Amino acid sequence: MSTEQTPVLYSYFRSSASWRVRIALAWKGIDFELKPIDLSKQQQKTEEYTKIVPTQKVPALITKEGKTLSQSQAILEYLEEAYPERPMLPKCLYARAEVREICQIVACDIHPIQNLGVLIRVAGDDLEKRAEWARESIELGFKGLEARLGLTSGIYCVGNSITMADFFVTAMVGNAKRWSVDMTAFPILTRINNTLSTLPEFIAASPFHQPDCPPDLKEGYYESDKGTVILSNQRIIYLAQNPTPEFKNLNVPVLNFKNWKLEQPWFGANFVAGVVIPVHGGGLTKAGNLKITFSEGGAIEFTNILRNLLERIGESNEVPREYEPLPAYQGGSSQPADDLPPQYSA
Ligand SMILES: N[C@@H](CCC(=O)N[C@@H](CS)C(=O)NCC(=O)O)C(=O)O
Repeated sequence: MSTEQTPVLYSYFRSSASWRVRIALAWKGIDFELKPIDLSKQQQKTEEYTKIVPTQKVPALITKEGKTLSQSQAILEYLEEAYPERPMLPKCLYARAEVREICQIVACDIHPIQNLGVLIRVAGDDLEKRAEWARESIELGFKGLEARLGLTSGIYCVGNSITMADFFVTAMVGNAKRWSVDMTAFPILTRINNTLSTLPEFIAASPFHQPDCPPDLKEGYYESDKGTVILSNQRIIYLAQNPTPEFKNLNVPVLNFKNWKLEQPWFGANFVAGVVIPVHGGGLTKAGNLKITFSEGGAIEFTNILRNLLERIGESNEVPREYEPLPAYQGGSSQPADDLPPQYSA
């Protein structure tokens, strides 16, 4: 009998060190429980958290073996060894060292000097001075990083495969944007970040898609209290019963619903959650996390059909012939047409 437990990640939505680990967990496809630690409320300093992480920082991971780890790079190295699928380090010895070098440029030379603790010591409550310090520190660090990437990068930080260096860079560019760093001075960093930010694992890990992100900061956050989900041969369609100006309906190809999983909580309705990549005219303007709660049942049937559909599309890379033709999408209508495929209240 397995004694493995679901890993737990202590994280703060805005913490860039937590962000690196969130990308790694998504990259490896590891199911985990997220426990938010609100740094704005100093929750990292509580007695309870200090017992778990004496350094009073996020992130920390309770592993599947029940061991506690802190320090994002140590966590990533552990994940790489414990979950070898989808490697985050290249095979070549020298390239592996280059990846770690870039991680450390970010984690040791750039990130710590713009961290909140430092900002408070340097600038106290003067928010303008804090922003100036953070911006200048990142700009200085990015000059060297950009030059180094000029020697190591291909599509990504080191060559043409995604590595853990890309996780560190993504989170650092996120901080740079927050502090209004002029990214036009760093074309390689910008290009790599733009490429990465469209990938589902990176979207899932973004601060603005985290459960502890305040709703007014959330990107790609759409809410509907009740509606109908329709799974057609090619699309997931959601028709809101009470459309709002922000959200009327959703219409995305099934292949654009990524990293999804079925959750069956002890209490409350089953739900399916994942990352949705929007398409033109599909009702969403930004990528985001989609959670469909099946208030009147149907979640298991929905996921079985979705899984079969994806397998068949994956095998042939096209929609199976017998599934054709696709019913026309009735955009804007909250009443599903009779001839549409399975519908679920959600
Ligand atoms: N080197 C550490 C950095 C951890 C760190 O600085 N975490 C910040 C958030 S990004 C934190 O918890 N700050 C709280 C504090 O300084 O009180 C790592 O890579 O995990």
